[in-house]
Amino acid sequence: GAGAGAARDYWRSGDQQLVSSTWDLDHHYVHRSVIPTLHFQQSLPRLPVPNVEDSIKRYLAAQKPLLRENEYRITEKLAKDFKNGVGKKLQRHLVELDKKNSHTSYISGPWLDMYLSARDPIVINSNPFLILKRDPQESYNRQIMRATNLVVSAMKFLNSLRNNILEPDIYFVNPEWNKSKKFKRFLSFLPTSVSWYGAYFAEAYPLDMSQYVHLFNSSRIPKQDKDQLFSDPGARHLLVMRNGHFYVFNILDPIGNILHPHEIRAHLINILQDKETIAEYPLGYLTTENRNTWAAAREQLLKAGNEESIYKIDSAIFCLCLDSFRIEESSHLSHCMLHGYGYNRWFDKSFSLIVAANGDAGINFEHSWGDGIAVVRFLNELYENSTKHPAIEPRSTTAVLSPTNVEKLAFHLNDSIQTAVTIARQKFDKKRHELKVKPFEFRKFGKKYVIQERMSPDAIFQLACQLAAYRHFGKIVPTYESCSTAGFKHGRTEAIRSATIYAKQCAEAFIRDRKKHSVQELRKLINNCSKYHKFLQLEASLGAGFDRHLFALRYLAESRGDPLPEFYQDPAYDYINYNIISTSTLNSPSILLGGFGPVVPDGLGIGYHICDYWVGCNVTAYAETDLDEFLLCLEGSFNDIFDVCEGRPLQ
Ligand code: BUJ
Repeated sequence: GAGAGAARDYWRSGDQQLVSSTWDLDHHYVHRSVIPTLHFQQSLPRLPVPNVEDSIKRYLAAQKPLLRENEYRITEKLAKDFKNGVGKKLQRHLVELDKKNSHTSYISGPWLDMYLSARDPIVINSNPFLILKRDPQESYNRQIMRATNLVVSAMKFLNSLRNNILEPDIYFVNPEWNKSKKFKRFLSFLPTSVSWYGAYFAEAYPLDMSQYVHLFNSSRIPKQDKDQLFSDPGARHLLVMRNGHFYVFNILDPIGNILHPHEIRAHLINILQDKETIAEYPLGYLTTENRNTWAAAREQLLKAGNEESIYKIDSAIFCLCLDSFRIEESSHLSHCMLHGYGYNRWFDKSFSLIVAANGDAGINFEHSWGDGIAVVRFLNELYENSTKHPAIEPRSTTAVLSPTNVEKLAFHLNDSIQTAVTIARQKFDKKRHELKVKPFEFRKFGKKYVIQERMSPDAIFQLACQLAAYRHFGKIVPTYESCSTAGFKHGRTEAIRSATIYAKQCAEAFIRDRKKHSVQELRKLINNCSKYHKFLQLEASLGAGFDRHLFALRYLAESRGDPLPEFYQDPAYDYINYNIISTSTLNSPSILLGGFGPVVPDGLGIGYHICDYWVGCNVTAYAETDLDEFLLCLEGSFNDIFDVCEGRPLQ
């Protein structure tokens, strides 16, 4: 590790009174893993390139419930022509290309390009948020204390990662014995060229760890037509935003020692005391702009002599947003973390840790560099470390005041930059007022019940959404469920298409033909749905969906300058990719809430969580009436499913 001994000396050399008694000697790391962080990376399996026949079959199965009979026939013909013609040729090229690039996956490059080429603002449209539970000890939730503890834990995570002692991400089928020390030791002795297989035989699935490279010191840089990802791992400063002002201070020394927590706290106090008024032209608004507009404004900023300040923002380890207001209730909390008021955010940062005045804390992250799995892992460590080994405690009051070490970034703003900020602000304010977020809970059953009924909890949640959408929109609508493919080298995500023919049959039976079916028949329909969804989920997690593959073939055609195959000009292709319902789930003991914006103007963004005894989701939409009505439909659907499972006829 980088200077563990030196680190100890550093801590001891300081004023002994400053070192709180709860600190162990390894306070520069979240833990020391027996298995090196990147132990499995080399031997991770490669994401398979599906064959075209399979993808077309899966695609058509997903199109079926969305199209009328005559529309479907057209789509089927286009798909089959593609499969036997140009698709075949593209596939050959894709497979060849994939063979040449065995260090990565076929989707990694195209998917990153997809993100970076999108021109819509990233706020709401792309950046998701995740909110930590509060510290169980209420006195640790005071803003500066929580911020300091979270920042120190984040720095320990960074150090562990960079010293290859962060536990690798592993999905354990059998958590109990697989997590044992002995097993880990055994795995750590395997050479990296075969280590993955060792884990695999014990039903432990190591996950790709490549995304963490961009977790720290990274920003998305706006450029005309396509943004860039920028990282400077050498930078040692933290960026802090307060009332739209920017502050930086070094938080690591050259050998990776974390600044003393009391000093971090003193710096944060200093920043808090600096100024109570909001910056006149908060530049953060620019990061809420259309990406080309922002790229042009950024050029002006650089020309006007702001290179150094901008560089400090881009290269900072991460951004800490110290908000000046208290959170009032759950929707306010979601709004705060998803978009806030704009002025105290820098949405281009790989992630921003946001701490409200009452200590509620969460993360807003830029999505191009990585997916939910990596961010959730990071948050779990943050939560565990900051609550179990807090760097500062309520009773450790000694403050080291060193105001000179905090630099407030200065900017030269000419008229046109000021105008750009004003316009960005107007657009953003309009958008954030339009967006609605509401949480929903269903308490009659949860995971345990569904498993006991021999069904898949995820499938049942998705079915409830399908029934609700059918009630609300009067038809089956394009639906997306995100599924990680992190089990593969440089895997990202695959789509599960929950709007299946079985979901449609269910919806018709529960809604259109309500009360025409016996409880047994309805139960059978639910079972079919659950079984098929589970199958799709398994396929997707194995990289055997159709979405990414068809996307990659299209990307390849475009990048070769080929004319766009007719298959992709089919309105049905656009339609299935116009996801009215976009969903994503996670299961984590440290996360209170999370979510993301709708991906189309008339859509819903549904983040959900299936707990042992209840189900919760957090839903976004642009029209309040839609949102309220959808949630009512969702409640009705859950009740219907529950009634049928309990053997009661529909009410
Ligand atoms: O699929 C992808 O490639 C990435 C997706 C894109 N999209 C969001 C559009 C689906 N990105 C993710 O899935 C990351 C999302 C991370 C946020 C997930 C939030 C889930 C937390 C819900 C907790 C709700 C509990 C409510 C209790 C009342």
